[in-house]
Amino acid sequence: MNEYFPEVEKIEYKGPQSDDPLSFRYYDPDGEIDGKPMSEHLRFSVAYWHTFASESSDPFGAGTRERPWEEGDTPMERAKNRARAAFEFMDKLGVEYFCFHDRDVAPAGDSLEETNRNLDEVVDLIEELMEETGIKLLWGTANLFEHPRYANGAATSPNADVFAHAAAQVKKAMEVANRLGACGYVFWGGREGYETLLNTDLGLEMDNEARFLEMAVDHAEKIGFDGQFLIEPKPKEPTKHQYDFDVEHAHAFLQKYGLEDFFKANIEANHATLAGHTFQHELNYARQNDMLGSVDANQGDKLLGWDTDQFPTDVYSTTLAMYEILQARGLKPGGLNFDAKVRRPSFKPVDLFYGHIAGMDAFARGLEVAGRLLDDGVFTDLLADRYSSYNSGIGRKIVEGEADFSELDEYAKDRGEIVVESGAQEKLESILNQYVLET
Ligand code: XLS
Ligand code: NI
Ligand code: NI
Repeated sequence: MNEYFPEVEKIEYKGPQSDDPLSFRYYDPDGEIDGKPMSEHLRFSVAYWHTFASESSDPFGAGTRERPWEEGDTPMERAKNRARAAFEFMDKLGVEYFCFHDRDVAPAGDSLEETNRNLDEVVDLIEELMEETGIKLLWGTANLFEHPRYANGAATSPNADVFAHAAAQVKKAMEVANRLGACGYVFWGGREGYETLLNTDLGLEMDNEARFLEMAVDHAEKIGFDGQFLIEPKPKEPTKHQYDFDVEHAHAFLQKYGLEDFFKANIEANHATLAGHTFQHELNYARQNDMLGSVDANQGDKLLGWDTDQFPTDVYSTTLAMYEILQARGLKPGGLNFDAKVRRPSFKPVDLFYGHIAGMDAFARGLEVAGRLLDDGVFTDLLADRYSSYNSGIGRKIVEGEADFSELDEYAKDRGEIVVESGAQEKLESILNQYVLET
């Protein structure tokens, strides 16, 4: 069997002083944090589309990537070699999970039947490779955005035949996910959104999106799929206005249609920032509302207004992300999926290792710092203290729903001038620096 990454051996943890770029400096899979190995906290996953299917083309130019695995005379042969390369890569990297869209792993055929047959044939091989390596499927999903039939959306297309085709595609993708024992199944809105309201019935489209998700829930029950359903919010791109804007929107949407018990959020860092939030904001909102399901680990660029999907290297962001994730008691059955791509000029196969190593080390370090912040109760004690006026007296009555405006009016009159505390943000940011920079 061909080796596609002959210059790379199994990536080992060598510690912060290591000068080997093909080693981990912070990610020690067995290193314990809070009584649990790092690998269990982090549950890293490789995204098949960015790492193996993409050729790094952009609107201005052709693909640049060297992809020795794209060899073979037919699209099916190439798809199988891609799968072999993927498992060699993941095994060497020491990542335990991966994610894919149906079309990342197998080419479409001339009919739905042929497309499904292609998928089954490659999935046979993927199943074998999963058994050989012990690598598991974090989540599956369907590509409902690439084919021209989805130009106006899939579940939110104005054309019912497109809705039906999308349903058939998701049915198959769910069955494949179920067969491979996926921990979850993701619905990212693809082209579910609009360009102009002049041609869009927003109300009907959103109702249809909900109908589509209801059918998915019913089908999961029918086939016995018990993985977690996930909605991945994104405010824009490819459409001007995507329907699943952010976690708060998705939460309200699910509640409106009575679907909130069946879905959690798959939160992507770059989508959070596109929505004008921090990554931490989305994770915090999800955690507080029992919506934290899984994470697409990447980062955007502060100077660019689109989904650049870069490997996450900002340790402040990974620290604050892990700070939320630890407080949510982990992501399981979700994980940290690197929905990230190497830059177009990083075209060597080995660059895929550098990207993942950088992201894994940044999250490992973030985990370690977040663990210390929580152990020392740095911000948690402060938070408890800051809101302590709600633990007794009039505050307690307010939170227990026992106060009304008249009583509060009486209370306020007798109270005199109120002493308000400083928020001391700068002090806290300085403490955060101290924790992040401490070695
Ligand atoms: C695109 C999304 C996509 C989903 C899976 O912006 O992040 O990659 O994660 O369909
Ligand atoms: Ni994503
Ligand atoms: Ni993205």
